[in-house]
Amino acid sequence: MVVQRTQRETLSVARERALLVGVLLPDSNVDMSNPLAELAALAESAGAEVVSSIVQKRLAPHPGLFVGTGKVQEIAERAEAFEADVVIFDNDLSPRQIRGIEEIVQRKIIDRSELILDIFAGRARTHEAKLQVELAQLQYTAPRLRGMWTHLERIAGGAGAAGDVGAKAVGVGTRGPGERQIEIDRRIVKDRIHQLKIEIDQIDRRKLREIQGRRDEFTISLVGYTNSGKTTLLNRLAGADQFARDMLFATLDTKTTRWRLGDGSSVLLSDTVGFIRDLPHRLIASFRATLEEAIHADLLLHVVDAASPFALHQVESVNVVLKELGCQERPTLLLLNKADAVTDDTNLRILARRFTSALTISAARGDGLEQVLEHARNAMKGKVVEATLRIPSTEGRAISEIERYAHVLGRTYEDASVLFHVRANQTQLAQLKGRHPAMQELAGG
Ligand SMILES: Nc1nc2c(ncn2[C@@H]2O[C@H](COP(=O)(O)OP(=O)(O)OP(=O)(O)O)[C@@H](O)[C@H]2O)c(=O)[nH]1
Ligand SMILES: [Mg+2]
Repeated sequence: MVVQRTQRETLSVARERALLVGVLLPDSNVDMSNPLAELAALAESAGAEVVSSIVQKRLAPHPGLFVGTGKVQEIAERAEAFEADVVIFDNDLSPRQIRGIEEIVQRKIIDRSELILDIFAGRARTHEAKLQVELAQLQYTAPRLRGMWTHLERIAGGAGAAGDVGAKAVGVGTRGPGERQIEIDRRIVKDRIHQLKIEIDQIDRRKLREIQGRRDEFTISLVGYTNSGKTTLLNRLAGADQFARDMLFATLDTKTTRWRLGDGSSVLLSDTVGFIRDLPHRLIASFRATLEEAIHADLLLHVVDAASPFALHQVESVNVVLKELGCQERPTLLLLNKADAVTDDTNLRILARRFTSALTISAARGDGLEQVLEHARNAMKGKVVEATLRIPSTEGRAISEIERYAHVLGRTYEDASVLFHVRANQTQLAQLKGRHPAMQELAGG
């Protein structure tokens, strides 16, 4: 049989007809009543049209084909009947599995991570986000190139142009005419990965300097599952006008806004990219710069879509990512959002019982936001800072107050004064300085 198309010329699925396939393994973390709901939302976010879906339960993946041989046959028939252009798997497949399935199904096969990367590629706006997505795509794709290219080369009869490895093509669209071309293309990919890492590293450092530069500011980050309402909440709280939409990964870039707390004080509030279960590790790594805000925040507001039947799973997935970023110990306030849309409040009650300090809110209607504000104010008052203070030795009262209100980390004696290196509550420290004008704070404490 002569194959007409090179299935994996491009991984983009925009405007394609998609057949979804989900393999439920014993440890699958999905809602059994509608296991492909999230994949369908992802496919639609990427611009594809879902035409049909197939679910199979297995105890373990088939090594060569991921699903059983009979099932692959069924996928082929279904794809034919529904004129699907692409088959999207809810699982991550090895290059060998992709190749094996593609050979039988004769259509482009895409796995879950590739689909997420495709959405990110289409959504990235800033230079930084584009670099990060390109890196993640190259890293995910590069190890698969050889097999893919020999395969593509074979079915394309060895014809085809040499590689243009850019942000969009990411090598996958390349049909190498031979072994030599494959080697050349792999080298191009390797060089590009190297270059991207350097550029991203520079951005990362700049960002870190920026964040350290505002160490005195209290910062709050919104984190949470994609589509949980983070941006809507940011807009509500800070009167901003950011893009919020009923789609997965509406936000890809961090936005930081000033949020005035109404008592004269203000904090910096950051929006972040949404999380999702099984977020490709490469993506987390390359989005580190974007997530840096969250990593260094004084307080995290973890927004949950309480109207979703998967809310509990989603909270867990977010916690997994937070842990991966090293922020599991950050002070976090859980916000059970979309309370207005909750139809069956059993779920909400379960969540509220499980997370006793969570607040129930509706970002859309503005319910419960006064409590969020209150929490932010209290958290800010409790911010602990380190400082170095110089006090004349004659100021016995100031010295004893420091010892009472602050945690003294070190003392150095100068001619006529003492240097205290302390850790203290920011507000109390400010009050101390107000009471004792002779107390001088040294920069860079
Ligand atoms: N009913 C209801 N809908 C809400 C509420 N908050 C947000 N939404 C809707 O949920 C959808 C997603 O909101 P976003 O604010 O874009 O969510 P996000 O968490 O920023 O999503 P990503 O940026 O894609 O990760 C939008 O259609 C919002 O209008 C709420 O309190 N109630
Ligand atoms: Mg958003």
